[in-house]
Amino acid sequence: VWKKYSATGFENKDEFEREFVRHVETTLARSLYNCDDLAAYSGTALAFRDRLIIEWNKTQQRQTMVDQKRVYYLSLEFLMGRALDNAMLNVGKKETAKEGLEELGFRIEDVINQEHDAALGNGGLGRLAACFLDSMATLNYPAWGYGLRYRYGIFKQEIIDGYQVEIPDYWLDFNPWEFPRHDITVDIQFYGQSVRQENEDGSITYNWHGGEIVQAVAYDVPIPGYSTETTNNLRLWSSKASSGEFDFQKFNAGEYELAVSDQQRAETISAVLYPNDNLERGKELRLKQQYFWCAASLYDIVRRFKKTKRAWSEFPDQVAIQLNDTHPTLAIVELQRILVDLEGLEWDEAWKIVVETFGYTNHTVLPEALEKWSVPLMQHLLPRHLQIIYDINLFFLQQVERKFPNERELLARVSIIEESQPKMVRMAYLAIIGSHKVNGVAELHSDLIKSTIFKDFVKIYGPDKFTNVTNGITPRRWLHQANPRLSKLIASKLGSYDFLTDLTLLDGIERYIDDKEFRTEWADIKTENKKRLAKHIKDTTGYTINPTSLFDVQVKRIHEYKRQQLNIFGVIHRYLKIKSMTPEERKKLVPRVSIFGGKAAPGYWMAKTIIHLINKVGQVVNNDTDVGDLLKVIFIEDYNVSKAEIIVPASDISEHISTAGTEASGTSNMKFVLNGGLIIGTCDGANIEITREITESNIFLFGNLAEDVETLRETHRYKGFTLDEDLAKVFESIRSGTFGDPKAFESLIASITDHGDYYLVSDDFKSYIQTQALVDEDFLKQDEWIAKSITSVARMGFFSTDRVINEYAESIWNVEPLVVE
Ligand code: 26M
Repeated sequence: VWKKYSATGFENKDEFEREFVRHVETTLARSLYNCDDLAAYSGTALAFRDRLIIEWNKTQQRQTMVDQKRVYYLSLEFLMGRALDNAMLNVGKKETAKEGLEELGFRIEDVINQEHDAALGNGGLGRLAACFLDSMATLNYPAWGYGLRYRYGIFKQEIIDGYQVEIPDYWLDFNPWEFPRHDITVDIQFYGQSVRQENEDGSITYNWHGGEIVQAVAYDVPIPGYSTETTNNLRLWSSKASSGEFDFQKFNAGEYELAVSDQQRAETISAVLYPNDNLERGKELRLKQQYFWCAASLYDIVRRFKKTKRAWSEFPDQVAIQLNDTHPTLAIVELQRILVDLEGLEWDEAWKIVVETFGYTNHTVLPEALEKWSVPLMQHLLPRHLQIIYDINLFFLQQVERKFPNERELLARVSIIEESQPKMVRMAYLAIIGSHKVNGVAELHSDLIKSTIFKDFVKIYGPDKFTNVTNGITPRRWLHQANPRLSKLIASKLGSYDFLTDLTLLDGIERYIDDKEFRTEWADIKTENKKRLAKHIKDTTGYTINPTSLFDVQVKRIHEYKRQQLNIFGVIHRYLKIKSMTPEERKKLVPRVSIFGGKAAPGYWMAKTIIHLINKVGQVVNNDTDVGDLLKVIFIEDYNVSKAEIIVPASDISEHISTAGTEASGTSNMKFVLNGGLIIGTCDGANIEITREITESNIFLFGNLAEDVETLRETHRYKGFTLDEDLAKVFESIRSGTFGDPKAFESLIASITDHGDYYLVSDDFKSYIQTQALVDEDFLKQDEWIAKSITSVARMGFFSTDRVINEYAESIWNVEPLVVE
């Protein structure tokens, strides 16, 4: 009977329409007479969701049956963006839905645009996790993501009077993509004491007593693979007050408000995503989030393992856990605690299992981003974990001492505990010691961590513990979804869409480089995408921009190391030049639109000042009749994944101009090139590997090299430096009030002129300006430009997250795909 009635979901247009109407009428309790675009989105999402659930259930059953090794990707951030378009593509029924929706009186684009982004991430690290989920499912790896279900994702950004204003992102109103699992809960303990117990056999055990309990509730999000049977699971934990007797007692004693405030305090843990990107501030709530999520995830993983009834020694044959940065490092300590305190394993036996299980990915060399937690805070919140950390450290330092006797300074340098006031736990060191592999995210970055921040650990463990896995992007979202026309054109030449699952096939389009028609169509697609962005800019800012201008884009989190200030100073330099020209001279210029977007962390003053300057420059330049179309400066509000899907395909050139050695990889650089945009950039992060793939003639590189940065900084510090002449003129103009009250920008200028110019803006200014002049020159030779664009796309095959995931699977996780026969 069960089989006979088992859900199958829709197959054709009529069935889609039936499912759509059924959901609108019953699930949403609305009639077709008040079905607006939002209700149509909900109805469509629910129809697709049904199909996903069916595949998802089958996948989970299959993975349980075969009982092979699984990967668990622990990330505090998953920057998923919208799900409907992706579900349509991956399930392969978008055309069906489009026709059905049309008959019902809706345009599919309008329906798709109703969806609110799932913005549970800050930037690169969170988006990488989302691309990984897509590739793991597409490649049929048995893989789960584990994260937190924040009530508020990254804040929404509004620009008011040129200033960033943060608005809470309350996004869970209606989310058809998550399934609450009220039956899957874990009680998580905080505070209390670790109590030593002497057993009858003379052994010692520790018990964690007292404190408070918060309940973790699982919410599951299906992750469909593209064109496969696999639908994996992303499990996000939500916090609520544990329904223990304690609360009822309070409640019954008439302390109603107290009971409610306990409830609220518990819910605070998963309330909000911390909006910092590459900056660490040791807030207790953040540490609570980390432990809450690690403990719930590990309990879940261990529970699943225990069902297999295997010996503990087989744990690493069944489980690989990848740590996305140091945020989940407590998982290492928690697994050791479970094995030793709760399961009664010997320390060494347990530790071997732990180290074989974990892998750690580092995403930054910036010292201010390296996580440290104060020992007193850790003692207070997680007393037993702190003891275990001290023991891990003790055994580790003993091992180091045996290998390097009489190197006391080495011991102090590599100790997990920093002997500061107060003492601090260095999370990156704990992550290295507790993992069998540590990887960086681009070649230069992986080399840099070995030669700088983790140098001592290379000496201790040897170089093989450290490896590189260069980042990538999923071509499903970042080519096919964001740029369907380009994808279609490529498919027409290659004869199929196979390149979406084997991106190296793109090299097949290089043969058409001299095909006139192909080039024209290629250029037309770019123009169409630029018109679409121009419309978005008109609708949101009121500014009219000319789609034949050169679109120069820099969209990413605002940070001094990413150097949006270099870009805007360059824009001012261009403006001053235009102002000084005769009308005749102006006619020879290439019209340019400088487009910025990105959020500043709410407490990062300098980043906010940069946003302010960009907006002020825009106000002046865009209204200057001398300038007209020759220069426009646009700041796109609230940059996020769905905006990126409009912006990326519309760029002619994009900027990836971090101070060499500071951007670990960058991933938007890959997105832009894959969409036929050229890039201007420094020799940093993945720019270097992009250059190797597409060759130097197809990229605009400039600036000092990573190997020279340290020396330059030292020279600045001890001998000072002379400000670049052109940059001095830019500062002069800001100081004279051209862009409003110059006081607002004093600190930004002073960071360069008076405080050592740490990010080398002045050192790189000349070469930046010269390279931008080359960009103008080359843009005039449209034929060559298009050739560069095509060649670059053809050579981007390496940067698919499919390649990335296969590398992790082979060299770190040791897992195999699970394919259905
Ligand atoms: C830390 C403390 C408190 C709150 C938040 C944080 C935090 C959040 C995100 C710290 C770092 C975070 O991300 C760092 C990051 O996004 N790194 C980027 O990772 C990308 C993927 O590997 C790389 O492409 C980027 O170069 C790198 O900057």
